[in-house]
Amino acid sequence: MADTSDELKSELMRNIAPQDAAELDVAETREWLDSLDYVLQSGGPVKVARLLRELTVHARQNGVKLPFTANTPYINTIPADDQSLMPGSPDVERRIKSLVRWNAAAMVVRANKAEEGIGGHISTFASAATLYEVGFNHFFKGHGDGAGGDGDIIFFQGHAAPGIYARAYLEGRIDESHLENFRRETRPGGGLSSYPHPWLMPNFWEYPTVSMGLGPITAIYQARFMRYLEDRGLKPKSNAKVWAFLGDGETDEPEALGAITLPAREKLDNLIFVINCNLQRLDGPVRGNGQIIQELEAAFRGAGWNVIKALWGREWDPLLAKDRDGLLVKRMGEIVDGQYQKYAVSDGAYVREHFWGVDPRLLDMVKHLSDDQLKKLSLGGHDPIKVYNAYKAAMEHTGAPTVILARTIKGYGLGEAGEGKNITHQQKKMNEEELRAFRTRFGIPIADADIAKTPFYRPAEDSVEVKYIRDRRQALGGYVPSRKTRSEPLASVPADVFEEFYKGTEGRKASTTMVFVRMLSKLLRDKEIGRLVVPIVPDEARTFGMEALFRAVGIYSHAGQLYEPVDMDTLLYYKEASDGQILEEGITEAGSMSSFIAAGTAYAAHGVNTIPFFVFYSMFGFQRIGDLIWAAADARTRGFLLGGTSGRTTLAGEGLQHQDGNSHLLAYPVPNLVSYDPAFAYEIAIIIQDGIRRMYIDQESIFYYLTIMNEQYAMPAMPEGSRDGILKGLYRFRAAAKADAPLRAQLFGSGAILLEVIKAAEILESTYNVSADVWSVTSYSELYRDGHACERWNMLHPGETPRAPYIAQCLKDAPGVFVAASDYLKALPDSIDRWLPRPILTLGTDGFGRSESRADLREFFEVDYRWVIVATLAALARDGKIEASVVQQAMKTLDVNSEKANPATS
Ligand SMILES: Cc1ncc(C[n+]2csc(CCOP(=O)(O)OP(=O)(O)O)c2C)c(N)n1
Ligand SMILES: [Mg+2]
Repeated sequence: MADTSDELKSELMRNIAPQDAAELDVAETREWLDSLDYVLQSGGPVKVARLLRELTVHARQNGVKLPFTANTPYINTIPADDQSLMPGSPDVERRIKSLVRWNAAAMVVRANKAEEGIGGHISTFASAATLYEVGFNHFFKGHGDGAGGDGDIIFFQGHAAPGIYARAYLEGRIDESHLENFRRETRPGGGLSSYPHPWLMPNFWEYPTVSMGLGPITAIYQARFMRYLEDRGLKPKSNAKVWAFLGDGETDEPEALGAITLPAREKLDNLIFVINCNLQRLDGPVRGNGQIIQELEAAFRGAGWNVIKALWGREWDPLLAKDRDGLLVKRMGEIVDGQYQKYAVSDGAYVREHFWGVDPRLLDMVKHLSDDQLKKLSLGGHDPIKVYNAYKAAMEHTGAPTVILARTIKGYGLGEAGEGKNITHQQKKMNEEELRAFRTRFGIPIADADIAKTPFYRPAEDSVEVKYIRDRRQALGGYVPSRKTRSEPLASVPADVFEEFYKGTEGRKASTTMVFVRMLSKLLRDKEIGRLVVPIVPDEARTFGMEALFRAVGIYSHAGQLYEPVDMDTLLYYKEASDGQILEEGITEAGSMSSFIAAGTAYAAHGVNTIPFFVFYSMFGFQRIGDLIWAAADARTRGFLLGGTSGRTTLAGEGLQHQDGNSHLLAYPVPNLVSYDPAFAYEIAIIIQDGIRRMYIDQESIFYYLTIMNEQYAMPAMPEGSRDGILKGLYRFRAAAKADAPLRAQLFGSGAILLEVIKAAEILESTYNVSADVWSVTSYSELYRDGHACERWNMLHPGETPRAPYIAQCLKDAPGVFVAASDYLKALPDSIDRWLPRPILTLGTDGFGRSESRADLREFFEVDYRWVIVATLAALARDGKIEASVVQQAMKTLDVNSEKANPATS
């Protein structure tokens, strides 16, 4: 993209006759520019801006078509004249930065010497060192000692982790043995994690970022959540910022840019993005044939952000000052990124010939510079003064978020080992010569003889550098990153909220969704924890019958409500308020999940025990935003995920894309997620009550997933003694009428399918003389985990009394056949089969969903009571307990077609 003035000129040229074009010569342009200079000197920039605006309007009124451009020229946003001086000692800071660079590179090189393939990245941090160091020395606010946690929240670019560790080493927070154990995460005491992972380093990293795109979107919602806490009076107002460091290649991820209109709309001036524009990603240039910086500038300016470009280092300032005719600015703006990369790896002579050589006037501008000096003209992102001023401007900007587009070179300083080369992202090794060159370039006091060992280097405790680092961090509120639980545990879980649900609905029909919403409303009203509850919903509140909450607690909007809602005269009007409690995120599951992460980690980041309840259309949860759920797990997020309208056959209508028979299986891999498929009100009450206890009193790093449904039925009272079983994943809901009957069955059901199973049990008893126990399986995954934990223990403890999994304890003496029916994949019941005394026959909903009525869907997927009966009889026949003819007859009676197509594959 060319710069604005250039585009404007060429467009103007196109709009006028050729003979006029010839007349619009250099002298005329000069005259215009001189006049503008005069106005600038006499009236200042504001007057110039007004004049230009009026000129534009005038031109448009006279039919001149002005092209739209969201770009500014390819130069620094902050002119050299407007720069502030940098406080502190540039010299000491440069030495510190060099040491960080060295140790960061050394830890990666050593990790790859010790063992092939341990990996690590040198070049990302090499390009970003100045961006981080200026932050560490002057801006990043630590959380301090206070319990409140009012420091900045910083999302570090995942691949820059070695640099962050190297700094922590200089700070004295970690020692050589830690650096030695970079990426050796299983070592005793725990090595340094490959990337930012709070799960692995819970006292250090705050937020995971390495799955690209998740850092930016979670940072955006974090900044908004900080405002939410302040607006609702849960946290004092502060000047804390959210910093998100990301790569330019990373911006191709839809999550990275997908939410950038929100912070502008919400005027989140507490948010600062720093995009390290080294113009390269993993394989090669981000935009070889274009300019990623200009592309990002247009996107962010269009979205309403304050954009600060820091493209050129200080050596360019005098050259730009001489650029009276805009030749240099024009040249800067016409080079594509692939070519800029070529300049970065070439010598000064090449740059002189190819960049400057296109015009003798340009060549003239640099005739006083040697090839070596030309080569060393630095870039904005490597110049502390430019970076400092960009950050300062970002800190001072009000009313909008800021993005800093800092130009750097990938692998800066690596020289032959990879600087600017396409292979640089994966460079993990440096030979002795390359190390020596790197050492010399950054003045690291390591002797030639020692270079081969790639020693770490930390100056003495009383050295100028270490003292400087310590002083700076102390002045800024302590070390970053640093994570800890900053909230006190909750004192208790309100018991009365849950009381009514144990009794059931006494015949009245309700869905589990209605039950949950009622429970949520009661929690919101609770005087102890009500204000901590954060309902989050992505434009589905009405789907779940939550609209009554709009009026009751309000929808959060920093601006309040600037309009008269159309339904103002109704009881349940759409109420927005600056102290509203609901986060109604609009149609963004990714954004809502990011809010969930912010709210569910506030106990650490902000010292506030917010309890998020994120209710979503279950098919658009795990299936769509599974990686954000994984990140939530890593971040030790607490709270409840609620998959609404769940179940493959429970959601009538909608069909293939909406019916969720998958999510419970997709929840299996998340190690600290506790998942339930409850059927009844009391099950939900027990689970949520215990969940709040485990997460907010016992401070366990777990979170919950519950599916809730919209099929309505009478909620029974809680059977005596079922509490433990509900939580462990299985309890007997109904005992067989005749325990000593010759034909026996154990039937498993969960969620809404439990009702089909209960009905089947009744018919089996009344019509087929089969006495059946009915078990509510609230969580296959909990049973599965417990089963494997016992199995593993037994394997490792031969000769000792084996441990029996909970499910085996419950069913070891259970007579008869085992049949399970689930609204999810058959893999769920199959996953616990081995701990039963006899194999289980499984009914489940493998396959693509269909839009149909509930009854037809259950017939189609073979999970209704008729199929449960047939399956039970078939299992009894298989075991020789009844004749095959009984099953055949039942199939006839129940209209079960043996030649029906298999729904799993149709
Ligand atoms: C979602 C996701 N996809 C792919 C990767 C693998 N990956 C790691 S770094 C990288 C390139 C990063 O380029 P950029 O964002 O420009 O960062 P730089 O290292 O250049 O600063 C890729 C593709 C990842 N970490 N996450
Ligand atoms: Mg990059």
